Amino acid sequence: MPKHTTRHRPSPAPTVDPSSAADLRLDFDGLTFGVEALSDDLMRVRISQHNATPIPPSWAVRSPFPAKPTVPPRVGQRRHVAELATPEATLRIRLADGSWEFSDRYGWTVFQSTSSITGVFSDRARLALRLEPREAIFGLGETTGTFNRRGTIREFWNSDVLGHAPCIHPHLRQLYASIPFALSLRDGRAAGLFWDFPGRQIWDIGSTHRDVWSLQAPADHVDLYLFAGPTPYRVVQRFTDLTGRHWLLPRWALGYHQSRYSYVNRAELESVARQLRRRQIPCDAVYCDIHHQDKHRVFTFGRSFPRPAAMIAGLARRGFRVVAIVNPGVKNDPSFGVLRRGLRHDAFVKTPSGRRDFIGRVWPGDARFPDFTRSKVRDWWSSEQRALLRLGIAGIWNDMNEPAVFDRADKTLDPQCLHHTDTGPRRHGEIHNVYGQLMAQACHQGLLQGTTNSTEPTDQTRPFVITRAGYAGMQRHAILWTGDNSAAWSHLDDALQMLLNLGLSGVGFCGADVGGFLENCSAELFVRWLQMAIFTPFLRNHSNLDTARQEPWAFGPETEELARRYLNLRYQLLPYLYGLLEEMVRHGTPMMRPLLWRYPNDPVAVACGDQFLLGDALLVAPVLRQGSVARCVYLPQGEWFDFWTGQRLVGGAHRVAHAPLDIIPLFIRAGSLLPLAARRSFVGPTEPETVFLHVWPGDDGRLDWYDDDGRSRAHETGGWYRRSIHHHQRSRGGRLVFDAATGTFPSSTRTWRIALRGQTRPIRVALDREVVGSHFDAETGLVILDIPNRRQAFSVDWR
Ligand code: MIG
Repeated sequence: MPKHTTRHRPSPAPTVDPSSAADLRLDFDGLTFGVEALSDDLMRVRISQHNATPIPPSWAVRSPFPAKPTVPPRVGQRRHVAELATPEATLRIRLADGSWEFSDRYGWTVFQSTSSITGVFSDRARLALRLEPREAIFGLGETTGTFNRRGTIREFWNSDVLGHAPCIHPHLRQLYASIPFALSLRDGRAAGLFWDFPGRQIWDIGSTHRDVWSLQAPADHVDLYLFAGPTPYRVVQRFTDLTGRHWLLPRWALGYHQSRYSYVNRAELESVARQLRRRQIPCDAVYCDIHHQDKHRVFTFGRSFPRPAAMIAGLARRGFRVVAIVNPGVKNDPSFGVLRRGLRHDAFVKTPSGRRDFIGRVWPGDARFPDFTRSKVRDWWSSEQRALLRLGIAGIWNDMNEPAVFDRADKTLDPQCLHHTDTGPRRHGEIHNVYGQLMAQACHQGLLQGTTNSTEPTDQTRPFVITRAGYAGMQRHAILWTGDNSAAWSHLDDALQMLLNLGLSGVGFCGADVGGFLENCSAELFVRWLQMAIFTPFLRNHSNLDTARQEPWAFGPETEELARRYLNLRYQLLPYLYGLLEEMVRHGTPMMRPLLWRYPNDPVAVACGDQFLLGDALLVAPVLRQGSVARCVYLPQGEWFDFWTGQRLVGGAHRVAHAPLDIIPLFIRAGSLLPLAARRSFVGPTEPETVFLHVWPGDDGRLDWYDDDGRSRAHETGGWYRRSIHHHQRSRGGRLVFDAATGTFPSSTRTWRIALRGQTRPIRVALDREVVGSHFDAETGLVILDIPNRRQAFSVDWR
C-alpha cells in the first residue's frame, strides 16, 4: 500500500452529478461522495478517493437489496448544502467541508459528523460522529462488558481469546466475531449504522472523548449504511434485509445439546447419551469435539471412535443427533486425502509473496488454510462435508475459524498473506473478519447439496451449522456460540448482554456455553446458568478439558432434579420457541429481546441489560449473583403475572422477586397467549397432539402460531401450518379468535387445551356460540376446556 497520504481539502465548488449510478454524487478535491437511497429508511454512503480502485463487492450484503424507495429520492442543492431526501430520511452534505448529517422522518438529526473530520486517505479512513446526550449504543455483535456500548472501545478483528470477559481481560477489545453495526437509541428513537469493511476497524464510542464516536479502518474508502429507524424493530429488520437472516433450522436445534471437550471415545459418548435417557433428562444432540478425529485430520474419525456410522445410527435410534467439529486448518500431510484434493484445487491461502501456501501450526501441527474467499474453493470444501454426512452426522461445528494460528504472535494468518478472491487478489488483512463466515458458508452449502437428493426428510435435511467466527451476515450461514467463557458469575452476567446485542446485530440464534467452558462450575452457578439458558435460542452445555464434569448429574441429585425440571420447561416451550424462530427468519426479530425492543421510550427499560423478553409474552429476570435468593426486577408499564404463582402485578415499577435456588423470576404479560406442549425426551418426527394454550387476562393479545414438519424443506413451498390467534379482553370475560389456517402442512395438533388463567369462578364458554363444557379449578384459578383443532376459523367466548 502506498505510504504517502494527503489531506483532502474540499474545493470551493463541488459538483453534483445526478447522472452517476448513485442518486447523489459529489466530487470534492480528491474525494467522491456517492449516496444512494436503498429504501425510504436506508441510505448507503460511499466515500472514496478520486480514481481509487472501485470498492470490492461485499460478502456481507445481499444483492440485489430486496426493497426500494417508495418514490424516487429527491436530490437538491441549496446554497451551501447538497441533499438527498426520501419520505423518511434526509442526508445533507455541507459543501464547504464535506461534513454531513442524517436525519429521520421527523427531521431529527440521528447521525452527524463532527465537522470536517471525515477523512479518507490512501491508507486509512476515519469517521467521527457526534454522540448526543442520552444517546445509547447497542449491537456491535459479540461484545463483552456493558450492555450499552457507549463509553467503550471495540476493535473488530476476529481473535481467539481464551477466557474472554472483562474480569479476565479488563481491556479486551477483540472477540471471535465482528459485526460493525450499531443501533443507536435516543429519546425513544432508534437508528442504525453499519460500516461494511471486513478488515480491522476500531470504534471508540465516546470513551476517549465523551461525545465523539470515532470509527477508523486501514481502508482507502468508506462504505456506510445509515438506517433511519425510527423503531429498533425497523432498524434490525432493515439491517437483516441488507445482510440476510437465519434460515429455518431443524426443530431439534432448539432442544438441549450436551457437549464436552471432549467425549474422548465412543464408549464415553454413548454412555453420556445413555445416562441422559436413563435419568430422563431431555436432550437432542451430543457433540464430537476434536478427539474424535484421526490425529486432528478434519472430516475423519480415528481409532477411538470405531465404526462411527454404526455409533451414530445407534444414537439416532434413541433420538440423538451427533454434531462434529471441523476446523479450517488442513493437516499438512501428503498422505491425507483432504490435503491432496485441496492441493489439486490450489485451494490454500498463499504466503505474502504469493509463491507458496502459507503454513501455520494448529491442532494437527503444520496446516494449510483453505482460501474460502474463492467460490471454487468453497465448492470444493462443501463437497468435503459429505464424508461426515455419509456417516450420519446431523450438524457441523466450525471452530478456530478466525482463523486461529498457534505459532504466530498475532495468533492468526499473516495479514500480508494473499487471497485469490473471485474478484482479484486481496491481502488477508483486508478480509480477515469474513474468513470464518465464508468457511461456514461453504459448510452450509455442502450440507444443503449433500441432502438434496434424499427423498425422505431426515435430521440432516435442514443444515445445522455453528460458527465461532463471523462478520455481518453470518446469520445466513450459521448460528453462533460465544466461545470460551468461564464458569464464573461475571460471565453469566456477560453472556446475557452478549446474546442480546448479538440478536440486535442479526445473529439471533446464539448461545453461550452453559455452565462456562473454562474452570470448574459450582452447583449453584450451574443451576442459575441453566435457568437462564433455557430461554436462550442455542442451549448447549459445554466444558473444557481437565475441568470438573458438567453434565447435569455431575453436581448431585438436587442439582440434577432442578436441571431436569428446567429442561422439561424448555421442551414444553418448544412450540412457542419454534414460532419465534420462524418469526426471526421472516422479519429478523430476535427471539430473545432486550426490554428496549418493546419499550424504547422508557429510559429504565432501555438501560436494563439484566432482564430480557422472550418473544412478546415472557419476561425473564435471571439471578446473576452468587447466594441471591431474591432480585430486583423492573416490570415495564402494563400488567404482568408472576409465571409461578399467577399473582397479578402492576408494571411501571421495580419489584423484589422471590428467587430461591429453584426459582428464576419469570413474568408473563397480561393478555398473552402462551402455547405449551407436553414434555418429552427429544424432538421426534411428529409433534404432540395436544397444545396447551394459556390465556392470561388483563389485556388484548395475539399469537402467531407456526408449525411445520420441523425438518424438511417443504416450508419453502408452502408446507406450513400458520394461523393467528387473537385474544380480545371484554369487560366480563373474553374472546379468542382463531383465524383460518394457511399452508399445506397437515397440523399434528388435534386438540387445543385452552387454559383460561386468573379465573375466580366457573364460567360459561362457547365455541362458535355453542356452549361447551369446561372445568374450573378454584385452587389454580384455571378454567380448562378442550377444543378440537380444525383449519377453518373459529372463536371461543367466555363470560
Ligand atoms: O483451542 O476443540 O472454543 O469450544 O472445545 C481450543 C477444542 C479449541 C476452542 C473452542 C472450544 C472447543 C476447543 N476449541
